[in-house]
Amino acid sequence: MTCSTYLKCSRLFRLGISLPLFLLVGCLASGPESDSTSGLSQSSFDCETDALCDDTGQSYELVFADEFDTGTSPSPANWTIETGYGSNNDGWGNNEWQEYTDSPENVRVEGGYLVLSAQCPKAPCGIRDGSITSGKINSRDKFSFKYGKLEARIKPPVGKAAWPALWALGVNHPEVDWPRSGEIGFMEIHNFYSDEKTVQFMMHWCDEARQAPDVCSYPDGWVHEVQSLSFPTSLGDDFHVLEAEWDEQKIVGKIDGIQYFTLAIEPGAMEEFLQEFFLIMNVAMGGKVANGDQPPDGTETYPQTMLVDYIRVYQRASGT
Ligand SMILES: [Ca+2]
Repeated sequence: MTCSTYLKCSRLFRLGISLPLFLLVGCLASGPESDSTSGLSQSSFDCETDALCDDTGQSYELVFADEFDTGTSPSPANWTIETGYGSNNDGWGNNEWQEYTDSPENVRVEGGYLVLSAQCPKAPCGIRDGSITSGKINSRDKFSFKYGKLEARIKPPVGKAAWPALWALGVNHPEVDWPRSGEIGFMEIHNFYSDEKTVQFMMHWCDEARQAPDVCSYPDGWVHEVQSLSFPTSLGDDFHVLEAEWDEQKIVGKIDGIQYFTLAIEPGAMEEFLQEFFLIMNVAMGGKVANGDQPPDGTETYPQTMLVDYIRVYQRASGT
């Protein structure tokens, strides 16, 4: 999602190496009791019936959750609202059109949902001229995690040029920049990239063995893996449950219980994914996406609104 994910660098599609999948049913161990120290509502998992167990019989513990059921704006304990056009005023490295703001019109909690909404109340709606505003939040310095299971229930906007995303960057992003920080894109939808029926799960990193040693910083090179799943109907018609399972060997991605992404974390080549990541959610408009980057032509419609019912992160009792 970040820093010309699709721009200037030719994409290197890699074949994911299939490893044995988590078998999330059929294990026998009992789940943990309530964790009173976390302050989170915690259930006890029954591994005979509950999917929140892995193939070793370990159950997952809830370590982070935002249900977006209280208040009128994202909890500052969990989230920072990002504003502006990106550090170089270049549309976050992607020539995106929108200005992120902290206005409730763009970012709010309402009706049990996080609402991130791209708006253009008055045409013409142009590129970084203040006409298009939207919302973006991140959990940097507030919540990060390494390994576990992420789950979020989201109704994405899928109108022309809308680019909704749930993604994560390595916590070393401020020091090493992208893509050396690694990026995990749990959900991206963009009809410049594909269409409103298709969801992408993607990962970005720097593999020094594949690149010249000093050129993994944007825009000179990166390694990129994307796997997609197309639905018969628009993804914007309803909520969808996005899931990811991540350990030191692999990342698995799912939507509505359907696994469609698997990538082995190659030892020595993908160390980006052996560190903590923080979460990001946003609704961009336009941008340099694959062979896209068409300018606005007045046929886009507003608002383009993403509803997030909840986002939860679980880890096994072993902390993985
Ligand atoms: Ca909710």
